[in-house]
Order: sequence, then C-alpha cells, then structure tokens
Amino acid sequence: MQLYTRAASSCSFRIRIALGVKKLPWEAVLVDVAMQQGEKYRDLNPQALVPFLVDGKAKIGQTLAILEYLEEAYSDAPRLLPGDILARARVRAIASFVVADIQPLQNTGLDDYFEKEGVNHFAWKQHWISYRFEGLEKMLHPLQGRYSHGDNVTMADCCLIPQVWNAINRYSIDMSKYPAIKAVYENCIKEAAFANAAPDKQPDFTG
Ligand SMILES: N[C@@H](CCC(=O)N[C@@H](CS)C(=O)NCC(=O)O)C(=O)O
Repeated sequence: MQLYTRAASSCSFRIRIALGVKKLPWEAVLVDVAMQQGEKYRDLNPQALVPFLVDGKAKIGQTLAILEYLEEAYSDAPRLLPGDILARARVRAIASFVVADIQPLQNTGLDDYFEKEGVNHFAWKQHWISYRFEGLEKMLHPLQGRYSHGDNVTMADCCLIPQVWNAINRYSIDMSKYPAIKAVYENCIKEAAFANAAPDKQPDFTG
C-alpha cells in the first residue's frame, strides 16, 4: 500500500495515524509542492491534494473516503469506528467538523492567494481555529474517556490530533482554553501510532 504524503500536511498525518493504529504496512511516496502541482501527479490524482492512497486497484483521495476504505477493506485490523450506530454518527461528526470546517480554513494552499490580496492569513487562521475549537470543546465536554469517543481510538482522533498539532506548533493557539481537546491530544500524542505519524518524525520534515 502506498500513501502519497507530505510531512507538513495535517491531512496526510490523519492517514499516517490510521495506518499505525490499524498496524497496516505501507510505503510513503513523498509529495513536495512542485510535484503536487505537476501534470504527472494530477494524472494520478486530479484533485492535486495530499493525502492519496493506492492499494492495488484502489486509488483514493480525500481523508474521510480513505479512512472509510481502510475500515471496510481491513475490518480484521483494529477498528476506527465503534459498533453502536449513534456512537459512529458522533465519531463521524467530530471527524467531519475537523476535515470540512476547520482544516480548509487553514490550508496552506490558500496562502499564495492571501498574500497577493494582502490578507494577514496568520491572524485569519488563528481566528478560525479558535472559533471552531470553541464548538469542538463543547462537543467533547465532559470527556467520557481517554479519547474523543470513550477509551478506543477512532477516526475522530485521527482527524483531531493533526489539527491540534498544527494549532500548537504552527498557530500558537492557547490550548488551556480547550481542556477536553487538550486532554485528548495529550493522551494520544504519547502513543506510538500518533507520535510516529507526527510531521517532525517524517523524512521530508523541514520545520
Ligand atoms: N478535503 C481534503 C483536503 C486535502 C488538503 O487540503 N490537503 C492539503 C494538505 S493538508 C493540500 O494538499 N493543500 C494544497 C492545496 O490546497 O493546493 C482531505 O480531507 O483529504
């Protein structure tokens, strides 16, 4: 299985975590910005985004589609979705909130445009991450377990932890305002599947 990935990409970080939790063997294809914008990569993945997963005949872009594929294709591996229907809906809601309503507002792919327009994108990103974290904190509080949903890692954690890593390391967000999110982050990041997937552990990490 090959994952097209970049150290700095929080979206790729989500899939690196999932592959680690599921203990699936994989190989990294490192995608820098020049390769991502090139014709050859667009031929493979017309969305021209990372992550992108190739697993035999499966060629899949978009984090949530990849996570759902891994869950279904490797159902004997540790599960990323709980057994209960309501629990699954809650986990998917947390994951989607990060994927659809937080990360797109801090995607570095927007930076060139912001700079051309003279927008202070650092402040813009800090604002949106903080504002959305207020909602996320309420979704998690009171924390009922070690992770976003109980005591098992789920897709929600695969999506949440990279977002918090970025908030802390790239956007200097004060996480003491979000104690439930902070607790989940601290519980996860010390575990191997999360720690090994972090940007600073990747061969293409540049700081
Ligand atoms: N919705 C996509 C978002 C993917 C995405 O935005 N990836 C970023 C890296 S985290 C990227 O490739 N940005 C470059 C660009 O927007 O041109 C997903 O969940 O996979």
